[in-house]
Amino acid sequence: MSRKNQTLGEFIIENQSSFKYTSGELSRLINSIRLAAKVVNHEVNKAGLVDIIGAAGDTNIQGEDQQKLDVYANEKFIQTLTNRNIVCGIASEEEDDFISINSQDENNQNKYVVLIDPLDGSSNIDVNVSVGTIFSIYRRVTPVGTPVTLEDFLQKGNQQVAAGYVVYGTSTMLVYTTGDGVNGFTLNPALGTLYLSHPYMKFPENGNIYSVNEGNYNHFPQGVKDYIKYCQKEEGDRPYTSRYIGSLVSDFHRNMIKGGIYMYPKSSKNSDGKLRLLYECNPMAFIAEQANGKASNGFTRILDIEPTELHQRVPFFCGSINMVEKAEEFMQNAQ
Ligand code: P6P
Repeated sequence: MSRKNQTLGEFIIENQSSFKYTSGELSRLINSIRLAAKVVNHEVNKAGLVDIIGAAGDTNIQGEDQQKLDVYANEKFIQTLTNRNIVCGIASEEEDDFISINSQDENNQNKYVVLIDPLDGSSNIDVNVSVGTIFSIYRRVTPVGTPVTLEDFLQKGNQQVAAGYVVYGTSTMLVYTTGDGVNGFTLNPALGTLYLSHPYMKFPENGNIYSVNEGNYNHFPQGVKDYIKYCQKEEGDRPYTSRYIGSLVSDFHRNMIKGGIYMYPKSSKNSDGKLRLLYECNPMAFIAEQANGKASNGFTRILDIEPTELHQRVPFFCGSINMVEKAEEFMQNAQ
């Protein structure tokens, strides 16, 4: 149930009963993500004015230079989720290992774990191009009241109870699902309130935008090369338009509204692609499917992939269902 211009808080309360695990805990969790997103948004919006732009001088487990906003966003989300004592564990792109929350407190009856990419697309920060936050929420699988284990995080994407992203763009939006469709909320910066602006978002079945880093073309599998040439061919509704921002959240968000496909394939440079399964591909795939889109690794549904490592990478094809299935057809024919 949704009403235009409803606030996120009103929406959560009104829809809480429709969530099968309704206990208010997930509502409080979404609310804490809302708070952290507003705090990060405040810094992102003034990054050019304060000494928060640029490299933090460290590298993360991915071997990537940590930008200062990466570190700031990571700290804010972890701090907010910890202080509100809502989750029992957190995994982050910026943390080598998962974080166990209040594991010494046997009264910690919290049931949820959160996996997060606190600031996706951070290479865009210094050039004032939009970036995002991605989050994924599961119920723990080990006994409540005990310290979380890696097993609580290595769950298939089809076990997610909620997933979402924040896009810090020309406006700041929180887009999320709890398995009952996808809803987008836009921040009114004057009030600091998020309002329902995009109820029940859906991927158009077809689109004419393809998003991929074509600089890697020569390193792509043949099926991807064939699909890219298909997109560029003068035939029917083609050639398609190429749009690639270098920020998954922004490319995904545009493609969900206009129709399109985002691809980060494997290549001779990245044997499993670049994107991480647990806190990038799984949450975006959950949102995509809830919006009548599709997400696969070119052959297998992302949400059915059995995770083996916290920071594992997978090839990623996601967006309008007919476009993803055409790309899969080229991948399978080139086998
Ligand atoms: P490349 C950002 O680092 C990210 O994870 C995605 O947001 C983005 O789509 C992709 O990597 C960009 O990677 O190799 O094309 O610069």
